[in-house]
Amino acid sequence: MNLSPLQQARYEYSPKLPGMLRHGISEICVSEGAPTQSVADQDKISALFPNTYGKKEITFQKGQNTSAPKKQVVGVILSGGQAPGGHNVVCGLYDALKATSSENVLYGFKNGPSGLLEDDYVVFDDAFINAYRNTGGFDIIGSGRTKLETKEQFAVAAEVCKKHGITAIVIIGGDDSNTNAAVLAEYFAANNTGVQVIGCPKTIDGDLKNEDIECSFGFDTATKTYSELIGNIERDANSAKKYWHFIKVMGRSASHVALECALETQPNICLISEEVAEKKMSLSQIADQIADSVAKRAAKGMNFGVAIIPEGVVEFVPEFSVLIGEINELLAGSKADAFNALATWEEKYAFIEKGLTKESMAVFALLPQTIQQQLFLERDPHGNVQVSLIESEKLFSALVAAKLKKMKADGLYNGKFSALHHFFGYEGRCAFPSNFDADYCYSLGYNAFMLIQYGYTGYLSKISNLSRPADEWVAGGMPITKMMNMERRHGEDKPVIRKALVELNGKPFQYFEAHRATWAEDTCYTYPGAIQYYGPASVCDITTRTLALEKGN
Ligand code: FBP
Repeated sequence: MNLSPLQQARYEYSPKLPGMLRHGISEICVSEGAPTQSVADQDKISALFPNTYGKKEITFQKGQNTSAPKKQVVGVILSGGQAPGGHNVVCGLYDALKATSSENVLYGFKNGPSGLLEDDYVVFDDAFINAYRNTGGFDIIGSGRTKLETKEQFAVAAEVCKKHGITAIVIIGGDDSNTNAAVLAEYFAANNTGVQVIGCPKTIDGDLKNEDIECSFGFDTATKTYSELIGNIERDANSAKKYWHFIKVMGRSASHVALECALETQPNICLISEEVAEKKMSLSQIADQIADSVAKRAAKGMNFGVAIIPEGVVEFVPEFSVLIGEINELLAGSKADAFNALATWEEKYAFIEKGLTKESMAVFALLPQTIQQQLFLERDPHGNVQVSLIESEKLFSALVAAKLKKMKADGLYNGKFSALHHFFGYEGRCAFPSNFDADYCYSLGYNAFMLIQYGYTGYLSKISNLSRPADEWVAGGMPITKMMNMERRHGEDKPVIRKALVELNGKPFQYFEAHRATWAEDTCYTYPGAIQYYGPASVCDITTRTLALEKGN
């Protein structure tokens, strides 16, 4: 195999474990804390999880290992979108499992949860694992978005586990996957299968966090990668002085990625979807805000700038959500065929005009024609508009261009506006994990095995105190049910892990809010540069600004 020098060097990197996990397996003991309760809807959640609800928070510490000796056969699954560090979760799990007993076995189910249902797996050994240490990607076993949620699937999973003598399943995933891990744990416990389930918090979106989980893995590396690129673009903008760059960044719904990139690079504009929703901002108001920055900078002779747009923003614009709802209704069932049979865009436009309310038609009319057409082309399997595919970076630059044209006619603006568009998402999901993610992920995997060894099920592997150096990190576990509440999903009340959106009264947003007016008018760009893997800890081991601000250091 051809290896890049960095890949070769990263194989040799020894991830840092929390101090309490460094003593060797025989010297890790468990300390149980208080019983837990779900964050809300305690009666309903406890009734749905009679076997796994209310369990105690646990922490590991130095002391005699008192876990019962038992051969462990563990299956691991990567679920959902890639996030840097996933390989290290598997490596940490493998190392702890083998350090406990060479008889222990680790299965990797391929291509996500479907691998468990289809009994499609690999069995790891040293040579296999060593080729993936500290590398990005999920290619070690692949990932997938099949949801493990029905009783029928659970029964198949139980059969597969029985066939291989599997004692525990580790699910590495986001809020939905870990919700399903909790439901699977409950099913296994209720049916006395003897199979434990442990989750690990993954997603570059950063929206699986709460008072127990300080951040999901992958967020650190992905945001550092995007911030490097945004910083480079800022420097280019400031050199050429002729373009406004509209940069969409991933984050299916929450704006944590956009906010972190803004804190790292100090762009002229960064939209925060949660604020758009809170203030019920219209598309026109958002465009005004950006046009205002363009005009103020132009008045100072700066016809360039950078605007960060979170991927999910349009869904948070109330009038846009209503429009999407009406379009879904307009094309429901066989009505789509009538629409598709129309030959020209003019005929289609007339059909749309007839079907939408006056208010939604006014919003629709504001959109550039390419976006209007996108709304009718890109449909999901249920026939709904796929909002995530809307090129919002192009939408906002077109709206701003229209505003500026009017401002020019009114004598309020006399600059030049030339826009370029970017979308950063896939570029960051498989980067070599930063030292932080390499260390954090390895610790999550190692710790997941300790939870298995001590007999816990329905727990999320928890590493905390993350804004401090790794030797001060705290390892333990939290019942997943503690993070759950009831939410309406597809017309039904369901127990789910609460998704963490950006808090407008949280310190990261408040810092941004306090500085953004200056950033909008002046050029205050900061250039984070590429992730550094070797060198002083002050450069190589720094975590995100979000975590630092949240933790007050
Ligand atoms: P997860 O929540 O599954 O970790 O995935 C996050 C994400 O990267 C989002 O930021 C993005 O909207 C989505 O996945 C893209 O999904 P896909 O990989 O299926 O295109």
